Amino acid sequence: GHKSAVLWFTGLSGAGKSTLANEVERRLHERGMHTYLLDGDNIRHGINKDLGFSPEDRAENIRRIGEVAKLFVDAGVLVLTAFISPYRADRALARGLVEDGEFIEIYVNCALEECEKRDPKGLYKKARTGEIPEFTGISSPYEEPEAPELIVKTDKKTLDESAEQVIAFLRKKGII
Ligand code: GGZ
Repeated sequence: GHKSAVLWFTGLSGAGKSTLANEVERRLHERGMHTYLLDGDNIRHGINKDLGFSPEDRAENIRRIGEVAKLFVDAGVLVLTAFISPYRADRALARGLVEDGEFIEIYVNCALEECEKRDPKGLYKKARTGEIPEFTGISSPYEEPEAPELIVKTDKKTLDESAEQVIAFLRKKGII
């Protein structure tokens, strides 16, 4: 068995949160663990489709995600979340919903220059021209985590190394 917990991935658009969370989830499945991944596809297109990207909407986005993550923890699931979650106060609220030690904040750290270079969906380009307003890192803030459980530097590591760093941490903490 394993302990249920929240693996909260935070970082800029294009930093690799979803990619890393998906790879970590794949490795957890190999170990027979019961997981669930919350991301834009199942949250922003569903329960949160009424929300945009103003500071207020982002706060509400993260609040609801924190509450949903708590429900999964109650159900004994290891939940992974992959959202920018740019505000410290919102992440702190999500942390406060679960027991001490159950919230693992993982800062998916990648230089803005590198995220902008990757620009897989062309969003940074649109942010620079102003076509997309309030874009994180360009025209909207990202507040770096001050005391995350883990920092993964995706601009300095391979996906394999990054995923292994997360798995090793979970092993060390006795979560898996
Ligand atoms: C940031 C935006 C924006 C703005 C649309 N700012 O790289 P993506 O495309 O696939 O992921 C980003 C996603 C961010 O949604 P989150 O729910 O993670 O954000 S937050 O936690 O701040 O509420 C990006 C896309 O949505 N996107 N407009 N203005 N990202």
